Amino acid sequence: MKKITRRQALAGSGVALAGAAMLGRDALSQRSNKTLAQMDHSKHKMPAQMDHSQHKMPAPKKLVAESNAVYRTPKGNPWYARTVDPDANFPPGEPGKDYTPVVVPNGATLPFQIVGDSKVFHMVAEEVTTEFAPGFKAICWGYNGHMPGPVIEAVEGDQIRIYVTNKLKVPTTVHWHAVILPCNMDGVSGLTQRTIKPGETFRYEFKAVQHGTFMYHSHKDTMTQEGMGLFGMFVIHPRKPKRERPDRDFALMLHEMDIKPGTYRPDTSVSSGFNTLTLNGKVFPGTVPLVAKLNDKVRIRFGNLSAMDHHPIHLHGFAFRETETDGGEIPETAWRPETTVLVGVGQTRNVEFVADNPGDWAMHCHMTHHIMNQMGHGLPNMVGADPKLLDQAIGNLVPGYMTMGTEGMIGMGQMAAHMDMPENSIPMVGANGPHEYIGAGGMFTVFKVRENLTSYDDPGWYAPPKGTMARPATQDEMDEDGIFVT
Ligand SMILES: [Cu+2]
Repeated sequence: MKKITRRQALAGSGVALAGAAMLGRDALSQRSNKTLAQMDHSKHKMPAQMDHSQHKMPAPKKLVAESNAVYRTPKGNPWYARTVDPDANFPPGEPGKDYTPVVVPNGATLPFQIVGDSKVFHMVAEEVTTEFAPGFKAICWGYNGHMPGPVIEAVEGDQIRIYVTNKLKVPTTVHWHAVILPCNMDGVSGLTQRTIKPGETFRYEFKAVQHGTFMYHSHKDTMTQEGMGLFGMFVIHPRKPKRERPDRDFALMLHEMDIKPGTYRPDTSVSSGFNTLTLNGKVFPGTVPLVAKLNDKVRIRFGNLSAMDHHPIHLHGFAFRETETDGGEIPETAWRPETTVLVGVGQTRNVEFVADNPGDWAMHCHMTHHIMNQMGHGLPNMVGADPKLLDQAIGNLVPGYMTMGTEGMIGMGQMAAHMDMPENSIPMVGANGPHEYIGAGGMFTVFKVRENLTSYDDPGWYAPPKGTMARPATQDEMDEDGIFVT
């Protein structure tokens, strides 16, 4: 390689600079007929002359508000989101007595202690190794060993204190999404507080003045931090529910990541083509079923903190009502019957119904790419192709070669059992089901309803009553019903 000396390099750049200056001067004089000497340079101070004092942020005097700031909406305001009197005092709500705890499939609820009249929680932001489904893991971020973080559960009127310890190597904050609280408890880095540095513990305190399904997430470098898994659900139960409490109250967070086969960390720089679509941090078949007894009153709370995608979640076998958003309860007169609920990014949606139809019912995102796992993304379309000639040709070079995908994607899930898979990847779809291979992955789970249950553990696969199952038609039946196949 030809080396150049420092002198040559300087000489060369000098020529280039002179040329640029001349070009600049020509251009300027053409535009304004002003020479450089005539121009007023006073506005263009050199960095050394600049006054930096105005760019210094004043040091915040108080980092954490210490009082329960009293926040009220004038009486009679129709948009009054608070559902209890902010001045009223309530004892800390107790599970079983004041509320029926939520069920968190594949997840956990954050423990608390009662100190005086307050409910005290401790969250630890840290690295968490997540197993999305057997054989498929990544190093994510989360809270208290969970990704997503555990569900925070409280009751309207509770005085809540949450300590957040940062065990990450980067600064973070926690924002309490849709929770009404004093502004400087809102957790927005820079705007309402400085960040929680690695090793530090911050203290958040507020009174729960509303009930509903809310969330929490990092509000520092959210693309990276939320993308790595720093988020969770925040449920505040009503002190006096208007309706009977549900028998089964499920909490499900929706999220998406991009984890390339063979890698062990989510790529948080992507904005499309996510290949790991999760329900409470799992992909099917890693998702545990939601289990209910026949005629249980069921509520499912969905929260979506995906980076880019809204998820239309479809439940088979029932019609539910959309009853609540993160903005509050929907009046009963406005409840909408649905079988698919669209959960937008940054939104929560509650649906309620009676589990009056026994069986193993699919519940999944209806975006077809969102019920695929990693390997189903970015493939050429081979559907309907005849691979015989190709297989013969390549088979001469690679013994045992088989073209994949000619019958769609499902075969590729099953075929994975006989093939070497790339490191840290799972088949693009599925698991063995009771009747055949189940051709779904990602944001897919099963809602199981049974008549005779002694516990809410997974009861296994549904055994259909006689005469209630689809099966091959007989020729006699077809003849009788006038079905002719040409
Ligand atoms: Cu989706």
